[in-house]
Amino acid sequence: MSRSNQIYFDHPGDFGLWEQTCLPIGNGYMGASMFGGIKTERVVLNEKTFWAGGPCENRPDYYGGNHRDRYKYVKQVQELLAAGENKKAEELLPMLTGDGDFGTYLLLCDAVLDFELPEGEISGYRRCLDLDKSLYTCEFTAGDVEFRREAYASYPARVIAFRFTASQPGRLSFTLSLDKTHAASVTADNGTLIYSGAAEDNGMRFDARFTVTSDGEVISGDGKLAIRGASEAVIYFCAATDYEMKYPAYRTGTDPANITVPLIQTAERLGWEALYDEHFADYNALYSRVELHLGEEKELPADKLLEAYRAGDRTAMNRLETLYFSYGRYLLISSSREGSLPANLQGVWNESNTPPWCCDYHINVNLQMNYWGAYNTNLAETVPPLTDFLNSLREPGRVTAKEYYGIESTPEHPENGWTAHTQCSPFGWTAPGWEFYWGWSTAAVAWLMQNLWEHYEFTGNKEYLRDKIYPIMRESVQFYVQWLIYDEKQDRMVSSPTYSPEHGPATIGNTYEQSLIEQLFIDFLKASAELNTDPELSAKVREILPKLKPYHVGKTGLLKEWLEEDEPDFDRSKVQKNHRHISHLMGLYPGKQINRSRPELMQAAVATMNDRGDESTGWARAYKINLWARTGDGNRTYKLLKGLLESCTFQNLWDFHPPFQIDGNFGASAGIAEMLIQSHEGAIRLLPALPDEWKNGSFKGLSARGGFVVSAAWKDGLVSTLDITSKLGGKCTVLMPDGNGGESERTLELKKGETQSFTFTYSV
Ligand code: FUC
Repeated sequence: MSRSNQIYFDHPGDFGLWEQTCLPIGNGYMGASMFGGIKTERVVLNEKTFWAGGPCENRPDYYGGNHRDRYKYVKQVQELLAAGENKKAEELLPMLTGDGDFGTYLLLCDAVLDFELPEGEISGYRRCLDLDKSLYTCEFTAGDVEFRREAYASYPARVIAFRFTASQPGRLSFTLSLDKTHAASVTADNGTLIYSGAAEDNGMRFDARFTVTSDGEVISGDGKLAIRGASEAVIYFCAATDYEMKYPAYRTGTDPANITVPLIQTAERLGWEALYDEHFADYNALYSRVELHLGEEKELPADKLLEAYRAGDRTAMNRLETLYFSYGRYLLISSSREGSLPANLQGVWNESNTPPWCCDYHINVNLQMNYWGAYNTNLAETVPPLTDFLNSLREPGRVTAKEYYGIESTPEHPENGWTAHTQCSPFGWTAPGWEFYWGWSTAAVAWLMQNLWEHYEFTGNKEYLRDKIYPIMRESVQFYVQWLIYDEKQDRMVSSPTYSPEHGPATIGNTYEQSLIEQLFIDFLKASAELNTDPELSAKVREILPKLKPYHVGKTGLLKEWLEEDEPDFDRSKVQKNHRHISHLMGLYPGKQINRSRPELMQAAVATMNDRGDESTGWARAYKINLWARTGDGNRTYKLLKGLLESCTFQNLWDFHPPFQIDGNFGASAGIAEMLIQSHEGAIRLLPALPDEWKNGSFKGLSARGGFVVSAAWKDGLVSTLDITSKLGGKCTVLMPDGNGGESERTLELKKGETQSFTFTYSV
């Protein structure tokens, strides 16, 4: 079963094509991306909290992006829509916006390494990101000396370490300097380079240090470290800021050197090997739980692998598909760990001070998608950053609830409702965007609550539900129960105005919002019942729930995105045939209400997906993998995966929109797992969307709701072996293809910690 998962190249990357050619390492807090330059190497360095924007001396009136008293306009829009005065309502939409001074994720700096190399040819070049080892390496021979450069990012030690070696004593010489720095002092003294200062925009203090140990001479000075005549050098790197995820100041008020100095000292004391062992043990405990095998594989450098994939070479295709799957898991472990901010639009990696979409927390699909694979690919430990971040948005989110929705938290009614919109920042930015037609997204928080609730569905961790998840969910429900109004014409409880992400007109009770609120209410009732709490709120939710009526099939047989869409005066001017968001299918995935027990909705959903088409941006293709997987059509699902790999994947296997956006990586990994195991309909369904191309294969360690961990192998599309472990103890129903076009069903009962194993034979 064993094989190595490596993304490698036989040539260096291109400093000008970071998003396409770099190889990334990270530990949630920090990221480094390398090009593998031979004479000069450039390492792009990031610290995830290093952001412009937010409250500071320069911005004394910072108010989370909110404008005051906008709920008055929202009310007017609501009334105009109810009166059928849609044009007039539209004129007021520019008032349903927030401020534009949002801030952005920043680059920390580039580290530049200039090497002295022996005369002679360069040969044997290889740079590689080893996903199994969570280790980056770059090797080549220059003249008569073999050089090796390695790097890893340790979560337990919270440092990044680089090692440089030469095969002959004294032949390693290089200097380390910094480029693209912010206003800061860069000093080098006694083997340590210190880069410390403050972001110009908001005065956020940062401290970054590089400490070198070497058997050669180390010369410190002039803002540089020079290593001369060595055979080995190790650089320990650590960076931190004075950011604190705490409303309203978002600053610790302490010197970030208090964090970096002891961490570097500890790392240096441990040394490269022991530090790596500690890092590997931590990483491997998460990563090695899961494996995927799809048959014979061909090993190729990543750029050539992509070419062979596009050319239809089956063994290369198996290789890329399994590698891409593992890469999604690697990237999530590397960019989201407890204590860090969640994975942003680029995980943690960013080469620019003006990154696309500010490299922020987009919550009209992207942040949700980042965590879709966290549960089914057995990485629930990567979720606390998301939970903690959402919790931190509650206080500022109450201000937005008050200013835009008139829902106020007071001493008499504390925790009375929070909300957030399309773009969020680490500084509690919860206001709508500065343009309505992307910035308004009242149901985005309801959507995020699915990411949280599923933690309990998969892990059964009641304490985490009670202490962390439930308070956030409850206050979100509290918001929506006050926000929904009765619409006489539609005879429903509706959100209004509603807006399907970046698509179509503002209307009453669109499918996106109604379906997300419905799923939240369903999940909330389960959560409050599990915790035996909140009878009043639950009663209110129970009363509203049947009146939401989210789904309607239109004249053409498609699921309606807007209830009014078949009416003659419906404004189609903002409707785009192949729009990337398919926001009315939230109920199919990641929601659960469009499922096999409702064939008429399932059929309409399939017709809707056919109508939208398969081609789109990276993340939208990843979304469609998951959607199609839920329909059970494996071949169609595979077509989407293939399209994503062929058309939206850079040679370093990062997904692109374009530009690079990591959600597609995460979404596709989740989708691949969703093709092999599903558990949203009560039972554990094996191979629910298996394509013809994956006739034989096996997986290890995928998770199912109810705390089950499943490993299986299949031959000719039929499960041949199955191992199922229960983490919680309990019953489950397992469904799998029976070889006659149907499914076989067995009910198992497992004790806590028990594994049951099965072998199956078929007479077909
Ligand atoms: C969503 C998408 C865009 C882009 C942005 C970061 O709003 O509609 O395509 O992915 O997020």
